[in-house]
Amino acid sequence: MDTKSQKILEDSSVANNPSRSGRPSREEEKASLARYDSAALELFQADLAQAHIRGQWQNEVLRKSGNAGVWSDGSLAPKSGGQPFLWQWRLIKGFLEQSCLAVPESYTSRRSLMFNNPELARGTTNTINMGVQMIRPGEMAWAHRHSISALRFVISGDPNIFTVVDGVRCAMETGDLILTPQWRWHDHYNQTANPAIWLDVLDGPVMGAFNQVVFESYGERQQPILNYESDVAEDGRVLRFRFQDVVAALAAMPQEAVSAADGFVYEYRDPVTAQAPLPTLGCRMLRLAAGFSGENCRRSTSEIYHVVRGHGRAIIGDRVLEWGPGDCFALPNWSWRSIQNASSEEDALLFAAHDRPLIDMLGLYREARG
Ligand code: GTQ
Ligand code: FE2
Repeated sequence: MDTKSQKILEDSSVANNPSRSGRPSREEEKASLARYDSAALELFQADLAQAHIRGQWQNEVLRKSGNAGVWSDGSLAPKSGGQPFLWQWRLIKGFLEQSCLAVPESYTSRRSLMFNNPELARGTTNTINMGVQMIRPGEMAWAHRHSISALRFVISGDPNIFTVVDGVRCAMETGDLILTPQWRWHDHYNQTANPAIWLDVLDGPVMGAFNQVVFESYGERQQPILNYESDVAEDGRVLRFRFQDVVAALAAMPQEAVSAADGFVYEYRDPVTAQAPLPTLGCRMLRLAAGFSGENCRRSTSEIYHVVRGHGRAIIGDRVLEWGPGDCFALPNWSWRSIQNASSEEDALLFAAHDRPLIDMLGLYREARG
Protein backbone atom coordinates (compact mmCIF):
# COMPACT_ATOMS: atom_id res chain seq x y z
CA MET A 1 0.00 0.00 0.00
CA ASP A 2 1.26 3.45 -0.82
CA THR A 3 -0.52 6.25 0.98
CA LYS A 4 0.25 9.94 0.72
CA SER A 5 1.43 10.02 4.31
CA GLN A 6 3.88 7.14 3.76
CA LYS A 7 5.49 9.07 0.94
CA ILE A 8 5.88 12.19 3.07
CA LEU A 9 7.28 10.23 6.01
CA GLU A 10 9.89 8.63 3.78
CA ASP A 11 10.92 12.02 2.44
CA SER A 12 10.96 13.56 5.90
CA SER A 13 14.36 14.21 7.40
CA VAL A 14 13.10 13.78 10.97
CA ALA A 15 15.06 10.84 12.28
CA ASN A 16 13.89 8.84 15.25
CA ASN A 17 16.39 6.38 16.67
CA PRO A 18 15.61 5.95 20.35
CA SER A 19 18.48 4.54 22.34
CA ARG A 20 18.32 0.78 22.83
CA SER A 21 19.05 1.04 26.54
CA GLY A 22 15.79 1.78 28.38
CA ARG A 23 14.54 5.33 28.73
CA PRO A 24 14.75 7.75 25.80
CA SER A 25 17.06 10.69 26.35
CA ARG A 26 15.60 14.19 26.78
CA GLU A 27 16.62 15.06 23.24
CA GLU A 28 14.98 11.95 21.88
CA GLU A 29 11.78 12.68 23.75
CA LYS A 30 11.79 16.27 22.44
CA ALA A 31 12.34 15.07 18.89
CA SER A 32 9.48 12.62 19.14
CA LEU A 33 7.19 15.30 20.60
CA ALA A 34 8.11 17.63 17.76
CA ARG A 35 6.91 14.97 15.33
CA TYR A 36 3.40 15.27 16.82
CA ASP A 37 3.09 18.65 15.12
CA SER A 38 4.39 17.51 11.79
CA ALA A 39 2.07 17.54 8.84
CA ALA A 40 3.25 14.05 7.91
CA LEU A 41 2.14 12.60 11.23
CA GLU A 42 -1.24 14.34 10.97
CA LEU A 43 -1.72 12.81 7.55
CA PHE A 44 -0.62 9.39 8.74
CA GLN A 45 -3.13 9.54 11.62
CA ALA A 46 -5.85 10.52 9.19
CA ASP A 47 -4.99 7.45 7.07
CA LEU A 48 -5.16 5.27 10.19
CA ALA A 49 -8.52 6.75 11.14
CA GLN A 50 -9.87 5.94 7.69
CA ALA A 51 -8.98 2.31 8.38
CA HIS A 52 -10.62 2.45 11.87
CA ILE A 53 -7.25 2.31 13.58
CA ARG A 54 -5.79 4.68 16.10
CA GLY A 55 -2.19 4.91 17.28
CA GLN A 56 -1.97 4.42 21.03
CA TRP A 57 0.41 7.43 21.12
CA GLN A 58 -2.64 9.55 20.21
CA ASN A 59 -4.27 8.79 23.57
CA GLU A 60 -3.19 11.95 25.35
CA VAL A 61 -6.18 11.40 27.65
CA LEU A 62 -4.48 8.44 29.28
CA ARG A 63 -1.41 10.45 30.11
CA LYS A 64 -3.30 13.51 31.33
CA SER A 65 -6.15 12.08 33.40
CA GLY A 66 -4.15 9.07 34.55
CA ASN A 67 -1.99 11.23 36.76
CA ALA A 68 -4.57 12.53 39.21
CA GLY A 69 -2.67 11.23 42.20
CA VAL A 70 -0.40 8.60 43.64
CA TRP A 71 -1.58 5.61 45.65
CA SER A 72 0.00 4.95 49.01
CA ASP A 73 2.05 2.18 47.41
CA GLY A 74 3.47 4.65 44.87
CA SER A 75 1.37 3.66 41.85
CA LEU A 76 -0.75 6.17 39.97
CA ALA A 77 -4.43 6.78 40.73
CA PRO A 78 -7.08 7.64 38.14
CA LYS A 79 -9.10 10.83 38.09
CA SER A 80 -12.40 10.49 40.00
CA GLY A 81 -15.31 9.22 37.89
CA GLY A 82 -18.11 11.79 37.90
CA GLN A 83 -19.01 14.63 40.26
CA PRO A 84 -19.85 14.77 43.94
CA PHE A 85 -23.55 15.62 43.82
CA LEU A 86 -26.50 15.87 46.23
CA TRP A 87 -30.19 15.24 45.48
CA GLN A 88 -32.35 16.99 48.07
CA TRP A 89 -35.21 15.11 49.70
CA ARG A 90 -37.45 18.15 49.31
CA LEU A 91 -37.08 17.92 45.53
CA ILE A 92 -37.26 14.12 45.37
CA LYS A 93 -40.46 14.04 47.43
CA GLY A 94 -42.19 16.56 45.18
CA PHE A 95 -41.14 14.74 42.01
CA LEU A 96 -42.34 11.41 43.43
CA GLU A 97 -45.79 12.86 44.08
CA GLN A 98 -45.82 14.35 40.60
CA SER A 99 -44.79 11.02 39.05
CA CYS A 100 -47.81 9.35 40.68
CA LEU A 101 -49.98 11.67 38.58
CA ALA A 102 -47.82 11.36 35.46
CA VAL A 103 -47.56 7.54 35.67
CA PRO A 104 -50.78 6.32 37.33
CA GLU A 105 -49.96 2.65 36.55
CA SER A 106 -46.40 1.48 35.93
CA TYR A 107 -47.10 -2.20 35.06
CA THR A 108 -43.72 -4.00 34.85
CA SER A 109 -41.82 -0.68 34.81
CA ARG A 110 -41.18 1.12 38.05
CA ARG A 111 -42.18 4.52 39.33
CA SER A 112 -38.57 5.11 40.23
CA LEU A 113 -36.61 8.35 39.86
CA MET A 114 -33.01 7.54 39.00
CA PHE A 115 -30.21 9.96 39.85
CA ASN A 116 -27.86 10.75 36.97
CA ASN A 117 -24.41 12.02 37.79
CA PRO A 118 -24.02 15.32 35.88
CA GLU A 119 -20.60 14.26 34.59
CA LEU A 120 -21.39 10.68 33.54
CA ALA A 121 -23.17 9.24 30.53
CA ARG A 122 -24.85 6.74 32.85
CA GLY A 123 -25.04 6.02 36.56
CA THR A 124 -25.07 7.87 39.83
CA THR A 125 -21.41 6.87 40.15
CA ASN A 126 -19.28 5.05 37.58
CA THR A 127 -20.54 1.68 38.90
CA ILE A 128 -23.75 2.34 40.88
CA ASN A 129 -27.25 3.56 40.10
CA MET A 130 -29.40 5.07 42.83
CA GLY A 131 -33.04 6.10 42.67
CA VAL A 132 -36.14 6.50 44.82
CA GLN A 133 -39.36 4.61 44.17
CA MET A 134 -42.90 5.17 45.41
CA ILE A 135 -45.98 2.93 45.46
CA ARG A 136 -49.34 4.32 46.45
CA PRO A 137 -51.78 2.66 48.89
CA GLY A 138 -53.16 -0.55 47.37
CA GLU A 139 -50.79 -0.42 44.42
CA MET A 140 -48.52 -3.09 42.99
CA ALA A 141 -45.33 -3.04 40.92
CA TRP A 142 -45.72 -6.04 38.60
CA ALA A 143 -43.39 -9.05 38.69
CA HIS A 144 -40.32 -9.06 36.49
CA ARG A 145 -36.66 -10.13 36.61
CA HIS A 146 -33.40 -8.83 35.19
CA SER A 147 -29.67 -9.47 35.11
CA ILE A 148 -29.13 -6.24 37.04
CA SER A 149 -28.98 -6.86 40.81
CA ALA A 150 -30.68 -4.44 43.18
CA LEU A 151 -31.06 -3.65 46.83
CA ARG A 152 -33.77 -1.57 48.49
CA PHE A 153 -33.36 0.57 51.56
CA VAL A 154 -36.80 1.37 52.96
CA ILE A 155 -37.53 5.07 53.56
CA SER A 156 -41.28 4.90 54.39
CA GLY A 157 -42.19 1.32 55.21
CA ASP A 158 -44.67 -0.80 57.14
CA PRO A 159 -45.09 -4.49 58.05
CA ASN A 160 -47.80 -4.56 55.35
CA ILE A 161 -45.61 -3.42 52.48
CA PHE A 162 -43.87 -6.30 50.68
CA THR A 163 -41.28 -7.28 48.12
CA VAL A 164 -41.62 -10.88 46.91
CA VAL A 165 -38.32 -12.39 45.69
CA ASP A 166 -38.63 -15.79 43.93
CA GLY A 167 -41.66 -16.63 46.09
CA VAL A 168 -40.18 -15.38 49.36
CA ARG A 169 -42.24 -12.57 50.85
CA CYS A 170 -40.18 -9.90 52.61
CA ALA A 171 -41.89 -7.20 54.68
CA MET A 172 -40.48 -3.72 54.14
CA GLU A 173 -40.33 -1.88 57.44
CA THR A 174 -38.69 1.53 57.62
CA GLY A 175 -34.91 1.20 57.58
CA ASP A 176 -34.88 -2.43 56.38
CA LEU A 177 -32.60 -3.56 53.55
CA ILE A 178 -34.13 -5.96 50.99
CA LEU A 179 -32.11 -7.75 48.30
CA THR A 180 -33.25 -8.68 44.81
CA PRO A 181 -30.20 -10.51 43.42
CA GLN A 182 -29.84 -10.93 39.66
CA TRP A 183 -32.45 -12.87 37.67
CA ARG A 184 -34.88 -13.43 40.56
CA TRP A 185 -38.55 -12.67 40.02
CA HIS A 186 -39.64 -9.70 42.10
CA ASP A 187 -42.77 -7.65 42.63
CA HIS A 188 -43.64 -5.04 45.23
CA TYR A 189 -46.97 -4.23 46.83
CA ASN A 190 -48.41 -1.86 49.38
CA GLN A 191 -51.34 -2.97 51.55
CA THR A 192 -51.42 0.13 53.74
CA ALA A 193 -53.15 3.50 53.63
CA ASN A 194 -49.86 5.37 53.17
CA PRO A 195 -47.38 5.64 50.30
CA ALA A 196 -44.46 3.19 50.34
CA ILE A 197 -41.12 4.79 49.52
CA TRP A 198 -37.68 3.19 49.22
CA LEU A 199 -34.22 3.73 47.84
CA ASP A 200 -33.23 1.55 44.87
CA VAL A 201 -29.54 0.79 44.42
CA LEU A 202 -28.50 -1.16 41.33
CA ASP A 203 -25.36 -2.35 39.55
CA GLY A 204 -26.67 -1.07 36.19
CA PRO A 205 -23.53 0.77 35.03
CA VAL A 206 -21.44 -2.39 35.53
CA MET A 207 -23.94 -4.60 33.71
CA GLY A 208 -24.11 -1.94 31.00
CA ALA A 209 -20.32 -1.89 30.61
CA PHE A 210 -20.39 -5.68 30.12
CA ASN A 211 -23.37 -5.37 27.75
CA GLN A 212 -25.26 -7.84 29.92
CA VAL A 213 -28.55 -6.04 30.52
CA VAL A 214 -31.41 -8.54 30.12
CA PHE A 215 -35.00 -8.14 31.30
CA GLU A 216 -38.09 -10.37 31.38
CA SER A 217 -41.69 -9.70 32.42
CA TYR A 218 -43.39 -12.40 34.50
CA GLY A 219 -46.58 -12.08 32.46
CA GLU A 220 -48.88 -11.62 35.45
CA ARG A 221 -49.08 -8.95 38.09
CA GLN A 222 -47.86 -11.15 40.89
CA GLN A 223 -45.82 -14.33 41.32
CA PRO A 224 -47.14 -16.98 43.73
CA ILE A 225 -45.97 -16.60 47.31
CA LEU A 226 -44.31 -19.81 48.55
CA ASN A 227 -42.85 -18.57 51.81
CA TYR A 228 -44.73 -16.16 54.09
CA GLU A 229 -42.66 -16.89 57.16
CA SER A 230 -38.97 -16.25 56.64
CA ASP A 231 -36.78 -13.79 54.75
CA VAL A 232 -34.38 -16.48 53.56
CA ALA A 233 -34.18 -17.66 49.94
CA GLU A 234 -34.25 -21.33 48.94
CA ASP A 235 -30.44 -21.33 48.62
CA GLY A 236 -30.06 -20.08 52.22
CA ARG A 237 -29.31 -16.50 51.26
CA VAL A 238 -30.70 -13.80 53.55
CA LEU A 239 -32.89 -11.36 51.62
CA ARG A 240 -33.88 -8.96 54.39
CA PHE A 241 -31.71 -7.15 56.94
CA ARG A 242 -33.81 -5.54 59.67
CA PHE A 243 -33.17 -1.97 60.73
CA GLN A 244 -33.60 -2.78 64.41
CA ASP A 245 -30.73 -5.31 64.26
CA VAL A 246 -28.44 -2.77 62.58
CA VAL A 247 -29.29 -0.05 65.11
CA ALA A 248 -28.72 -2.49 68.00
CA ALA A 249 -25.35 -3.58 66.58
CA LEU A 250 -24.26 0.04 66.18
CA ALA A 251 -25.37 0.93 69.71
CA ALA A 252 -23.40 -2.01 71.13
CA MET A 253 -20.10 -1.01 69.49
CA PRO A 254 -17.43 0.03 71.98
CA GLN A 255 -15.87 3.48 71.67
CA GLU A 256 -12.60 1.88 70.43
CA ALA A 257 -14.44 0.55 67.37
CA VAL A 258 -14.91 4.08 66.00
CA SER A 259 -13.27 4.84 62.65
CA ALA A 260 -11.65 8.27 62.34
CA ALA A 261 -13.11 8.73 58.86
CA ASP A 262 -16.55 7.07 59.15
CA GLY A 263 -17.60 6.97 62.80
CA PHE A 264 -19.19 3.67 63.86
CA VAL A 265 -19.59 1.40 60.85
CA TYR A 266 -21.98 -1.51 60.45
CA GLU A 267 -21.04 -3.56 57.38
CA TYR A 268 -23.96 -5.64 56.10
CA ARG A 269 -22.90 -9.25 55.53
CA ASP A 270 -24.73 -12.48 54.86
CA PRO A 271 -24.86 -14.20 58.29
CA VAL A 272 -23.88 -17.60 56.86
CA THR A 273 -21.32 -16.78 54.18
CA ALA A 274 -20.09 -13.43 55.58
CA GLN A 275 -20.22 -12.18 51.99
CA ALA A 276 -21.34 -8.71 50.92
CA PRO A 277 -25.11 -8.53 50.21
CA LEU A 278 -24.55 -8.73 46.44
CA PRO A 279 -21.56 -9.83 44.31
CA THR A 280 -21.34 -6.29 42.94
CA LEU A 281 -22.49 -4.19 45.90
CA GLY A 282 -21.71 -3.88 49.58
CA CYS A 283 -23.59 -1.74 52.11
CA ARG A 284 -22.83 0.00 55.33
CA MET A 285 -24.61 2.02 57.97
CA LEU A 286 -22.56 4.85 59.48
CA ARG A 287 -23.38 6.26 62.89
CA LEU A 288 -21.82 9.67 63.38
CA ALA A 289 -21.88 10.61 67.04
CA ALA A 290 -22.95 14.16 67.99
CA GLY A 291 -20.21 16.59 66.95
CA PHE A 292 -18.34 13.95 64.92
CA SER A 293 -15.91 15.40 62.40
CA GLY A 294 -14.42 12.74 60.15
CA GLU A 295 -10.82 12.58 59.03
CA ASN A 296 -10.19 13.38 55.37
CA CYS A 297 -9.67 10.23 53.31
CA ARG A 298 -10.07 8.80 49.86
CA ARG A 299 -10.61 5.32 48.49
CA SER A 300 -10.65 3.56 45.15
CA THR A 301 -14.34 2.63 45.64
CA SER A 302 -17.29 4.77 44.57
CA GLU A 303 -20.25 5.06 46.93
CA ILE A 304 -23.78 6.37 47.20
CA TYR A 305 -25.23 7.77 50.43
CA HIS A 306 -28.70 8.22 51.84
CA VAL A 307 -29.34 10.20 55.02
CA VAL A 308 -31.47 8.18 57.44
CA ARG A 309 -31.37 10.79 60.18
CA GLY A 310 -29.47 13.88 61.21
CA HIS A 311 -27.88 16.90 59.58
CA GLY A 312 -24.33 17.49 58.52
CA ARG A 313 -21.98 18.07 55.66
CA ALA A 314 -19.82 16.03 53.33
CA ILE A 315 -16.82 17.84 51.93
CA ILE A 316 -16.00 15.99 48.72
CA GLY A 317 -13.21 17.34 46.55
CA ASP A 318 -13.92 21.07 46.26
CA ARG A 319 -17.66 20.72 47.01
CA VAL A 320 -19.46 21.13 50.30
CA LEU A 321 -22.68 19.08 50.34
CA GLU A 322 -25.02 20.05 53.20
CA TRP A 323 -27.22 17.06 54.00
CA GLY A 324 -30.39 16.46 55.99
CA PRO A 325 -32.91 13.63 56.37
CA GLY A 326 -33.78 11.87 53.09
CA ASP A 327 -31.05 13.56 51.04
CA CYS A 328 -28.97 11.35 48.75
CA PHE A 329 -25.47 11.96 47.43
CA ALA A 330 -22.84 10.47 45.16
CA LEU A 331 -19.22 9.96 46.24
CA PRO A 332 -17.05 9.43 43.12
CA ASN A 333 -14.22 6.92 43.39
CA TRP A 334 -10.93 8.19 44.69
CA SER A 335 -12.22 11.63 45.71
CA TRP A 336 -11.05 13.21 48.94
CA ARG A 337 -13.87 13.38 51.43
CA SER A 338 -14.66 14.16 55.04
CA ILE A 339 -18.03 13.81 56.75
CA GLN A 340 -19.29 15.86 59.67
CA ASN A 341 -22.31 15.69 61.94
CA ALA A 342 -23.53 19.30 62.28
CA SER A 343 -25.39 18.61 65.52
CA SER A 344 -23.68 18.73 68.89
CA GLU A 345 -26.57 16.84 70.48
CA GLU A 346 -27.83 14.11 68.16
CA ASP A 347 -26.33 11.17 66.31
CA ALA A 348 -26.63 10.98 62.54
CA LEU A 349 -27.20 7.80 60.53
CA LEU A 350 -26.06 7.41 56.93
CA PHE A 351 -26.83 4.42 54.73
CA ALA A 352 -24.16 3.79 52.07
CA ALA A 353 -23.65 1.33 49.23
CA HIS A 354 -20.29 0.75 47.57
CA ASP A 355 -18.57 -1.26 44.85
CA ARG A 356 -15.88 -2.73 47.12
CA PRO A 357 -16.72 -6.37 46.23
CA LEU A 358 -15.77 -5.70 42.60
CA ILE A 359 -12.79 -3.52 43.45
CA ASP A 360 -11.48 -6.23 45.81
CA MET A 361 -11.96 -8.90 43.17
CA LEU A 362 -9.82 -6.83 40.80
CA GLY A 363 -7.15 -6.32 43.47
CA LEU A 364 -7.62 -2.55 43.19
CA TYR A 365 -8.61 -1.50 46.71
CA ARG A 366 -6.51 1.37 48.04
CA GLU A 367 -7.11 4.10 50.55
CA ALA A 368 -5.26 7.19 51.65
CA ARG A 369 -5.58 9.66 54.50
CA GLY A 370 -4.95 13.33 54.13
O1 GTQ B 1 -38.04 -2.13 41.72
O2 GTQ B 1 -37.68 -3.73 40.33
O3 GTQ B 1 -35.25 1.64 40.37
O4 GTQ B 1 -36.37 -3.15 38.13
C1 GTQ B 1 -35.03 0.17 38.56
C2 GTQ B 1 -35.32 -1.05 38.01
C3 GTQ B 1 -36.32 -0.43 40.47
C4 GTQ B 1 -37.49 -2.58 40.71
C5 GTQ B 1 -35.53 0.47 39.81
C6 GTQ B 1 -36.11 -1.96 38.70
C7 GTQ B 1 -36.62 -1.65 39.94
FE1 FE2 C 1 -36.71 -4.83 39.07
